[in-house]
Amino acid sequence: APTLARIEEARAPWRGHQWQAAPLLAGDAQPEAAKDVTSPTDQSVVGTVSQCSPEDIELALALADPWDASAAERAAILNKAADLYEENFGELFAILAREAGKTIPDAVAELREAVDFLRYYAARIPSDPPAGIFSCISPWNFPLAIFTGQVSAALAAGNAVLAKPADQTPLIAHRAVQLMHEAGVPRSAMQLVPGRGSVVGAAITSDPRVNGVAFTGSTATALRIRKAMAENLQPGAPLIAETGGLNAMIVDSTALPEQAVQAVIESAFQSAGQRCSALRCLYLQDDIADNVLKMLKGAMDCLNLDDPWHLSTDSGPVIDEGARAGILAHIDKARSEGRVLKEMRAPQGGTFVAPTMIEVPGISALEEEIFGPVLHVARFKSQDLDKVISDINATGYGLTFGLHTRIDDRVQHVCDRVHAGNIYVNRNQIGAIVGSQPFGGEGLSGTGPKAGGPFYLSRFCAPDRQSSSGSWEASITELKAPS
Ligand code: UN1
Repeated sequence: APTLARIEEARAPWRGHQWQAAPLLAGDAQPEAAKDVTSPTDQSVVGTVSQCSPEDIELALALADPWDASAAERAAILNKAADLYEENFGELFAILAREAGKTIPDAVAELREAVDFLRYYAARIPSDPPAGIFSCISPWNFPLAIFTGQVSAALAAGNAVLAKPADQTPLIAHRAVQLMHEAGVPRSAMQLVPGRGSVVGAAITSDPRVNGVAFTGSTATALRIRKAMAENLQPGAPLIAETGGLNAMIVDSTALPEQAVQAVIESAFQSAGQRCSALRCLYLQDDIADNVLKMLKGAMDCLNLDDPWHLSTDSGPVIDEGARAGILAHIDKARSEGRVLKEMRAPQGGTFVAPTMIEVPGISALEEEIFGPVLHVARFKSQDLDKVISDINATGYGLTFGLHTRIDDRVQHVCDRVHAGNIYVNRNQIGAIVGSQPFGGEGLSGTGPKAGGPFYLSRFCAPDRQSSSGSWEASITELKAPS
């Protein structure tokens, strides 16, 4: 990783730059009029985006052509794209900070993950034929890493990709696709189709020429896509969906408090809580709860909310005004019920939400995923541990889960029972690493197979070759606490 001084130097020229995003098609696009893309930090204009017209989508579908290159060529080009991402890190960090509100540590991790996806899939080019045309629909919270992860998997398998970036983050996607083209991915195999979900998203998930869809975003949208695919696409067309979570962590009275507190702060508040992996509901065993809560409040006071451009910033804004309004409505309701345990002040100007801690009787009190820096805390008694586990499973989600304990038998007992794709013991529960920690959920949290894991690429191949076995064992990542 580059040093902070190198990062500052490489990023500085891009401070006031304005980027332009537009459809990148295999033919001449005739997009809609450009509109501004603004920064969540201060509402300044970061650039413009021209979205696809219906004619552009038709053109993209007509010109999409599976990537006709040998496995070795595909691998070399994906690795070259990874090199170009690394060489252009200053510009990419600047776009991530200004368009998506990413702090420097977040941007470093995001670029690392994107590069890892490119190199991981390049090293595993499948020998099976591609599905054909693959639509990739990615979220704003990892606008480079998840965008690149979906697209590089579909390309590694030899598909023609139509990639729709999130409405809020077209600029980073546009730059990423330019770098892929520069690396040698043909335009007919890699087209960028920016636009609204209701127009572009709907079109590229319901056109019968499409052979598969990769989607990361809300569970509700995934269900809509599944319905559209069932009605319009061939029966075997795969949907690879990675969706929401109501992620819990259990901290028992044998846990190391300092370790647990650091893990909670990172899991709940890093990236302003805008990760599907983020901790939403913390269960504290009753005899240590007061002590841990006191430490958590102190740690929250140390969090620095500010412009993500600054090195000293721990957490930036949430993505936009709509997101902020939804999170604040949730906090207001908790406040009116006297359940807010800790609030802070948010900076003025951008769409900041201060980290907030709310008391709940248990996870079943959470009706939906609150996608922001809001931590819910419940207390439990030792004899109720199995009830806590069944309440966590009863949410129907199953993405990440955290456990802090120094009782080895309990690790086994809890991990055997909790339904979650990624289980983390005695550490934070965010930041899965491509290859060593394949990421994905079960139940309402996604279809599998896990991204960055050995079974992912087969789903991008022609349906009769896909293997469906073995993709669902939980990955357990344990960090042994010093005794
Ligand atoms: C998401 O937030 O949409 O492990 C998924 C992590 C990330 C989560 C990405 N891979 O924190």
